[in-house]
Amino acid sequence: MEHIHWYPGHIAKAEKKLKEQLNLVDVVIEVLDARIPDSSAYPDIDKLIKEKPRLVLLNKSDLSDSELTKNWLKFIKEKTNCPVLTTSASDNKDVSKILNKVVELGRPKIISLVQKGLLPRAVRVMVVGMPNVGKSSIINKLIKKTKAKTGAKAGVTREQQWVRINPKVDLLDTPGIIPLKQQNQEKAYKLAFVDSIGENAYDVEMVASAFINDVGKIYPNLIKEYYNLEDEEINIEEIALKRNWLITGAKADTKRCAQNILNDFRVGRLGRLTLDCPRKYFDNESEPKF
Ligand SMILES: Nc1nc2c(ncn2[C@@H]2O[C@H](COP(=O)(O)OP(=O)(O)OP(=O)(O)O)[C@@H](O)[C@H]2O)c(=O)[nH]1
Ligand SMILES: [Mg+2]
Repeated sequence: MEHIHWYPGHIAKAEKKLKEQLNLVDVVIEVLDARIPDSSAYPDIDKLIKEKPRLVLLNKSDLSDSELTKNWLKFIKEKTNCPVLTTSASDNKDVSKILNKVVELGRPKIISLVQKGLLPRAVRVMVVGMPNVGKSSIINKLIKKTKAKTGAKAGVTREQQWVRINPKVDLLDTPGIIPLKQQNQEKAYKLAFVDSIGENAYDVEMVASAFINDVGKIYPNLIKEYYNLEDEEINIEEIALKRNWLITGAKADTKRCAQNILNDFRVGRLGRLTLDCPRKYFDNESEPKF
């Protein structure tokens, strides 16, 4: 049974816009959520960006399991042949690492322009990713660092979309939003856990139950310990009763509880967790696509 709903009309429109933006750039920065590097990756990314060089960022790495993130870095590098970096909103050291990679990835394009007799120019880059993975935070960080020196270009509306980050890099200031087109419900749930899917597309209690279940597969005692549960039975109702979240008739307020559990995860109160497990893919035939 499918519990998370997609809107095909929006997808077609979003894809068209994304393709138009992609036509303008030399290099693509793909942002993944480090807590779910597989589920937050767009399965059709190769088809979409074609031969354009790509830098992959595992963002929100302050919230992800550092051990699993190391595995993911290695795995994605091997699978895609793209450079991969971990980033987090609070870490400004990311900026120079990102820019160095972008310049490196864009160099062949600039060289080919020069060989054709054209003038060298800055590498044009854009940020793409699923909703809520941190695209705007990364763009802001890249812009802020150098804004005092250069600022956005003045001119017609079109040109204002480009921000000169340094003499070698021009950034499109609007991110490309990868449309949510996950047919796989397991992945769709994970996108809901990290708040990449609007809550009107799903039932919060169902998603929180799936979350408890999925966390338990990788971190078996975590929920029980965090919510101080005595029973073997781990479910939303138990947690609500334990926390005294009640509705009339002293019944468990499962809706509020579900919301709180997801929120505890989203802000990192449950600890640094990664819910896609790369080991699973090393060990069997089915491999995630990037
Ligand atoms: N802990 C943590 N939070 C982050 C990080 N990056 C972004 N966030 C938070 O995640 C939320 C979404 O970040 P945005 O930068 O708005 O993400 P986006 O991809 O632009 O989202 P949409 O525009 O909705 O597609 C915000 O509340 C950010 O503060 C990070 O590295 N670590
Ligand atoms: Mg944004």
